[in-house]
Amino acid sequence: MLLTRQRRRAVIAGAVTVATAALGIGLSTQFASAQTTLRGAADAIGKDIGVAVDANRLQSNAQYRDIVASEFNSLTAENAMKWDATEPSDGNYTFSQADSIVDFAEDNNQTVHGHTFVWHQQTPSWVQSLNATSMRTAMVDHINTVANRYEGRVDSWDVVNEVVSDNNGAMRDSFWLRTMGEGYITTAFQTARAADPNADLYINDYSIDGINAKSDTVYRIAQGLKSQNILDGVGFQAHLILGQVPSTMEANLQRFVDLGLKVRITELDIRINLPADSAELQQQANDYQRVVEICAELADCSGVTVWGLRDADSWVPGTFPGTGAPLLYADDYSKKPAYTAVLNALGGDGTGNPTTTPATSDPATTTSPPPTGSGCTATLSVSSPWNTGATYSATVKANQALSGWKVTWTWPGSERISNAWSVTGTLTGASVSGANAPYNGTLAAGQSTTFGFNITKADGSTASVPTVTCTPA
Ligand code: G2I
Repeated sequence: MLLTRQRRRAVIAGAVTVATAALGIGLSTQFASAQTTLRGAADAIGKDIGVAVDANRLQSNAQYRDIVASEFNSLTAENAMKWDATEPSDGNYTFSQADSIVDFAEDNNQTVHGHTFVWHQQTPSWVQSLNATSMRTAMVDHINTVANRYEGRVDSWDVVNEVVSDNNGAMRDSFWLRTMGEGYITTAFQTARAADPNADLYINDYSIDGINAKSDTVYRIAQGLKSQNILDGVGFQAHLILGQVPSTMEANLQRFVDLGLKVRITELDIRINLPADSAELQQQANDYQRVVEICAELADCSGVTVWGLRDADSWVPGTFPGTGAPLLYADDYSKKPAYTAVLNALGGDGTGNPTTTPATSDPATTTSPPPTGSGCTATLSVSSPWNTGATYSATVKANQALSGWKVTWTWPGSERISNAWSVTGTLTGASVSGANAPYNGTLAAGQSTTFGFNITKADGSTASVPTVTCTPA
């Protein structure tokens, strides 16, 4: 399974990288292909498009099974790999449902994102009442047993799930924290790393999709785990509300990528107040498109998983009464507008035509001219323009050893930075004066670093690419 996945990514993603580098513009705009399934389109750009599945439905419903096999290249067990399903009593492991999902994935050449080892929910009460020493032993045994069973068959794991609270970024007051202290997170990751050194290890949470106090805490935890080389990625659940894709989502994911981590949208759904009308279904499609585009355009975003196949399968109506219809398929298995939007965002639409709003700037001019300067040089490029805004990426190259850098430029028109990542300074006016972030100022001669930002601009105007002056600081 690992080999299959790596081969797919290496061959196809390589081709895409070369072509986009030549054009200097975003993937999803330029790589519309004749792909007519989510799976075909995601394969073509080297991404996972995943779905959370239920083992019983996979076994009992042929229509469900066929769509899961044909439209998705990655599976997550919605419940079957959680602790209450795999080890309901101490040392008694029950893997039949989890096995059936992994078998299905293997039969259909799909990757598996494992969910989850350590969570405060769906963990049996026998675990919750242990003392610190016994709880640690139970955790280590559980992770070892489950990770070893699926070694080589599960590609990545949500090692810990939802460890941060909704209270201003404080750690979640769970039985794990109360009994074992904050070290329980490190123990979980160390154990998982040793048990399956080839699996990618993720920390996963909800309401961390934008930049906020909770995602700031996850950022700090991720920094610590990454420095010990026991973390590979961050999972953003993205249980979203209609019309509320966070404006800082791309910048947020980028800051984790800048730590050297992968990112992944792990549980995407977008809920609507019921009944959903056609305008709301279209808004939902736009929201889905935006989220999937953010992942498609980030090389280190491993993929997007939707949290269930049909609206009728979703957890949402049970938890948020009066809301629902959050997924890509209606109850009768028909495709919703959101399905087409996701297909478009992945670059496929069956017509071979570009599928996103065409760039308002001329692609030939979306990278700034070769810069001048001695100590460092910096270039901007537009990675994703839309009518009233754009995302830019910037590269700073050191021509000598640097302990800091400054970049300045002036916007010729209405462009103004709305949010930025991996750069500090006075950024929001017509004259931009930026400096390195604390972690990307020290560069050896010849070394490069990146930063990025979003702008707003007058509706329909061009996202221009000014020349940047770079000076050592
Ligand atoms: O709550 C939504 C998700 C938030 N992030 C972590 C995910 O693991 C979580 O998934 C949901 C599942 O979608 C639900 O299906 O987790 C719930 C449990 O907190 C799952 O619900 C449970 C029901 O509460 C149980 O009554 C039921 O026995 O599913 C169980 C298995 O069907």
